[in-house]
Amino acid sequence: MRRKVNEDAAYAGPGLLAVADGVGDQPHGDIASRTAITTLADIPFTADPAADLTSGVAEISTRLDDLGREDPAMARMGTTLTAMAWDGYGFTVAHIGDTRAYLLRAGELNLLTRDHTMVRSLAGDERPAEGESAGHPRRSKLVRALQSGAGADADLFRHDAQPGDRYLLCSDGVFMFVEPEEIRETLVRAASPAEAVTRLVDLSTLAGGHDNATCVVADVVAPSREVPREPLLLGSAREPGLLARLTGFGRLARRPARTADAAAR
Ligand SMILES: [Mn+2]
Repeated sequence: MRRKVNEDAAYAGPGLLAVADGVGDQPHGDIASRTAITTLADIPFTADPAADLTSGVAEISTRLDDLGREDPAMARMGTTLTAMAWDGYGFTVAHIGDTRAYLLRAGELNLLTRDHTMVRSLAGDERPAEGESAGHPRRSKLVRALQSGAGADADLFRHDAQPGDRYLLCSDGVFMFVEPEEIRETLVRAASPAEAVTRLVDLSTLAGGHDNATCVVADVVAPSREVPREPLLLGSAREPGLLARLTGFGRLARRPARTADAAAR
């Protein structure tokens, strides 16, 4: 079974990767996640991605507040957000909720973000919590999200990248149904980000995933390597996934401005 409404939204461009998932226990999660992604896609990123992401998250919060004031049905709508802004050497990561960012480096899968969930806070450390995967009933109970009327309290941190890194951003519809070892193997084996995305979405569907499964996969490549431009694809259970390739590692001093029409719909 899949949700009738896709509550996930995502963006992949040369300077920004982002996945958002509407909060499930409130209506209009699809509008909330889309608001988060389109707001970030509109930001003219500068030499200070941390400041840009901070103001971007604040802007999302303001827009959600405004929508909630205009329509009482949207008064509590919310979304998770995992966004990574590229600066040529690494990422600034903004994260709130239970979408995730993973790094595959030297064959090892590293979780870069920490879920803001009940189960995760009870666990109280960085190790996987009991019942964190396999659809634990309280797993997706969020303790933090970008929510109308609730302020903006996202984690913000810098992460250094290396050529050869492969990054995965995904919604819980992926990691709830695909085991970490399967995610790792898929990222190791896939010849391209596109292949990884397609395979991960397929695996979630095969595992009986009853949630939207959305991925963004990006490779960091050395500046000398010629990288063919691949199309951007939107990914969710039935559709192909999002992908991006980061080019110009260590050379891309400033990101070019993004245009809104590249945003995921
Ligand atoms: Mn979900």
